[in-house]
Amino acid sequence: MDETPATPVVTIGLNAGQATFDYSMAELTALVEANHMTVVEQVQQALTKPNPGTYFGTGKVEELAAIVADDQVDTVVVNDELTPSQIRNLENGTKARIIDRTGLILEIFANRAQSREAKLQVQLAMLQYQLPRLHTSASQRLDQQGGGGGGGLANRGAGESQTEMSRRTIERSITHVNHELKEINQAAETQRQQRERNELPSVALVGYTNAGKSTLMNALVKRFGKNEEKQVFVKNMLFATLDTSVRQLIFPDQKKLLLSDTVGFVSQLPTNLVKAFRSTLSEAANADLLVQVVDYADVNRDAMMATTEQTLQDIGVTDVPMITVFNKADLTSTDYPSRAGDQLIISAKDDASIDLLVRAMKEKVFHNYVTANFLIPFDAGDIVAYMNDHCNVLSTDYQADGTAMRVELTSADFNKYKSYVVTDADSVED
Ligand SMILES: Nc1nc2c(ncn2[C@@H]2O[C@H](COP(=O)(O)OP(=O)(O)OP(=O)(O)O)[C@@H](O)[C@H]2O)c(=O)[nH]1
Ligand SMILES: [Mg+2]
Repeated sequence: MDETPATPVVTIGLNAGQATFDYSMAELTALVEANHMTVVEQVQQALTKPNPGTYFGTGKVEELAAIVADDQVDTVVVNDELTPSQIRNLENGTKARIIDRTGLILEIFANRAQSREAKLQVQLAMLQYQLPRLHTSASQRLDQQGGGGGGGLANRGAGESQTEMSRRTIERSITHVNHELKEINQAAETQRQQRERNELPSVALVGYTNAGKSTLMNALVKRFGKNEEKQVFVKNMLFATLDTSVRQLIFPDQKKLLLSDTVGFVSQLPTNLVKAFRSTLSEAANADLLVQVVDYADVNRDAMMATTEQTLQDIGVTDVPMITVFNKADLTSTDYPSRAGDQLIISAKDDASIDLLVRAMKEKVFHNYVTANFLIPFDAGDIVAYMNDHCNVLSTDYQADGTAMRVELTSADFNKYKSYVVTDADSVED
């Protein structure tokens, strides 16, 4: 579908001496490429504080205008979020379309969104982004945003008649989208509560985009998925995943957990987008364990981890236990799989790595399991069946007065059946 040549652009960043400047410019290039554009020239300005009117200094804007003319590009991508008037002034000064970092990320999300929920969430974030940008030459801005590059807005139904879309119309659309999202969210919330009632522990894969979360999910599902559960979409591109998928894993000892895979992070993820994706991300907030997946082969992995931890904080995920998985070790010269405490070095493409990860996850989420001896009377055969189906039965012995079973089970199940306990084998925790 992408036979059209990538749109050439110039990128520009304000270097205020921050340690992460080079990384954020490299990340901007990746974002540009993810939006079917290509960087022909990178410009930076060393400036401690942005110019309130044009963001960059006057001389720099002139230089940028010359570069735009020389390179024959008509789009400039700026590494930060700009105010509406800065965008306007830069457009006047350079005669190019200006996309700021937020606008760029929104366009990528708009192009990737597949499900109804993801589409609505992106639409909401876009409408909120447009609202303050309306007060001057509204029709012009909307036309421009809908136009070039990844074609984010124009064909995404953010509004069909964009030229006459007024603040009122946008506000009405926001209300409408919010309403629809609420309905979807209610259904999702009911589902989540239902799952919670099943009392299965939940594990959420989180991390920087393209780290390998979905690949790990697929590897785990392939080995331990219930009834060959569906694989999720994997691709070497930013933001391949925009929806949360939940899959049940069943291990040979009958222990079960719910694994979720969700949208990846990038630095300076637009606030509106994070807010709009709050429900998608709620799976992580409600998890019993987070598995932070890191691309171990990426030189910027430390910055990526900092980004992930910052984003988790921003969405209010602070108290969930976490293990860190340094993935893609097969692309490095490090020995793998290996584990030191809550840190693992693995490759999603290696069976021994998956075993090690499963062991670590199980240790973390099944700590409330207990082992006990039961004597189940013959007229309570349903309990024996339940234990065979749901618990880890270590031994079964048919005796004169009933079925004697040694079983490893959750403390919830233990409490349910504790009247049948004969000798307390292992002392019950908690
Ligand atoms: N060599 C190697 N490649 C891997 C490994 N894990 C994932 N990949 C590749 O990395 C790319 C991204 O993988 P995904 O699983 O889509 O990454 P993700 O974290 O889900 O990315 P988003 O959904 O965009 O956030 C794909 O091309 C994978 O095949 C690994 O352990 N080794
Ligand atoms: Mg993914």
